[in-house]
Amino acid sequence: MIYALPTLAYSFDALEPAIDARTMEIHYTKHHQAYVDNLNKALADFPETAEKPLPELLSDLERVPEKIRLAVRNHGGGHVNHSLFWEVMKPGGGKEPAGRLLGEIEKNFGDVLKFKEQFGAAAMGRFGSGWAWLAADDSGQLSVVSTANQDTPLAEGKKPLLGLDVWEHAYYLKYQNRRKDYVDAWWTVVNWERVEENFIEG
Ligand code: MN3
Repeated sequence: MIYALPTLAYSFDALEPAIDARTMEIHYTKHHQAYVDNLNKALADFPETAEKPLPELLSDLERVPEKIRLAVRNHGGGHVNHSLFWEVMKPGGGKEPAGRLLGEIEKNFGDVLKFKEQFGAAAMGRFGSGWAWLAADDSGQLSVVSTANQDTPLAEGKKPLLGLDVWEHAYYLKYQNRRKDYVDAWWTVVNWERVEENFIEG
């Protein structure tokens, strides 16, 4: 398996003003591309590992050959995390969760506002680089999770439904140190339909 950048469903400037075009372009063409390239490089001499689906490798890193374990964790994680990130955003997104997903959010968090507060706290509380997530376990129970660097909820046996990149490269050009402004603005571009699909597909 040779990995490649996924096609973006929108242009670099489509998420303005929440995410500026320059940040999108660098994030996608440089940062994400580097994860893809480094992942391919790591897997090149390990064809048996390369055959396995990436989520499977990230769910059970102990089974990845030690020589490339860290590279798969960082660059493989970077690839799946960013691939999800682009998909859970869309221009003119930012409506509210609906349908089954709304019901589950209310069941697990009380209401959408309380969920957003908890998610925002995870995004703000991640020291240094990492992600905030809405994730589901095997039984469909939702939780807010935060991971460091490019670690993924898959490593804890949870499926990521919605993810927010809080590495400085995701927001620094526009927001500098104001991570909270970035997090608050990001809700306006969340593609809730896709998040619900991620949940229903289990
Ligand atoms: Mn990133």
